[in-house]
Amino acid sequence: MKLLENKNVLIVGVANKHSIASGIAASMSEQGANLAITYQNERFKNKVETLAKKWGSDICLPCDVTRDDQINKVFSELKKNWEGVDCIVHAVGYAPSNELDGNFVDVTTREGFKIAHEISSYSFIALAKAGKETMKGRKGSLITLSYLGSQKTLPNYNIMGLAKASLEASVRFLAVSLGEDGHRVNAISAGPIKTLAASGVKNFRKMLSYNASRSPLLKNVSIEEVGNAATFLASDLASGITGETLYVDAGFNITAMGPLEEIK
Ligand code: NAD
Ligand code: 0WE
Repeated sequence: MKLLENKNVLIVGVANKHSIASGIAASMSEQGANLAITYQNERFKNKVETLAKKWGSDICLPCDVTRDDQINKVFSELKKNWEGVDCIVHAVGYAPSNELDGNFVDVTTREGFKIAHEISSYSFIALAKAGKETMKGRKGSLITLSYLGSQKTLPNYNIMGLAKASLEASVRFLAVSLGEDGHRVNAISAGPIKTLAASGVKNFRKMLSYNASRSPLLKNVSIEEVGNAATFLASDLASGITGETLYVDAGFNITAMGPLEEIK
């Protein structure tokens, strides 16, 4: 039997086929899930609709996560199609590009802080709030995407590190808040992957090779590997796991020095 047979999953964060959300959608659809996919705005509509069809989904809706009216509309549309929602995947992150290039104190602004935290952290709570009713009685799973920059510094990640720290804290508070309804809330902390969001980042290729050469598995992770971890967290196999941040990063986060560093 497939892991997600008869489960209804909402996926927020598909931009194109390279998105981590696309790796998650492919894995979940492979495991029998029914999917609904949202896109940020008209710019992404056609591409996302085509991808959704590929995953056997004909529920494709606009959702800018800064807009409560759009978030609520998504769940009212889902109620027309489904008896309820079993899983919400949040794969959304954004900070203005000027915040992600340079000395933290010099480039960080009040407005950039607000935007990064609203889109990258609050939006997960907003989805939980709006989706709570549709998950009632279904022991749901909520999954978000984080990054090691929430725990450790690295150049240029800057305000996104704070937003991801906030996101991971909200995973814990949401886990307690929704635990009384039997819902689980977890994050996947993925290693660096070349996606649309990453394409705007200076020297990203160098970061990929840095991580690969210093991780226990001596490689970068793929969206398929992150997708499979998300499928596990969404499945009943993970019924004992909530409030957790699961690293899918080839083990990079556990090292203090890379395995190939020579000690002389
Ligand atoms: P991506 O560009 O494919 O996905 C980011 C998504 O966020 C896009 O679909 C975009 O449309 C959406 N988005 C941005 N602002 C939005 C808004 N206002 N409303 C609705 N949607 C909005 O890039 P990705 O790397 O797949 O990013 C997905 C998640 O994974 C993000 O949370 C990111 O921080 C996280 N992550 C990425 C990496 C990496 O190296 N790529 C590593 C760890 C975690
Ligand atoms: O979470 C992310 C992506 C974050 C991100 C990237 C961009 C680039 C384009 C958020 N907002 C924007 N805004 C833009 O205008 N990652 C984990 C990937 C990532 O992004 C970095 C990284 C890594 C790794 C940015 C700087 C340094 C490292």
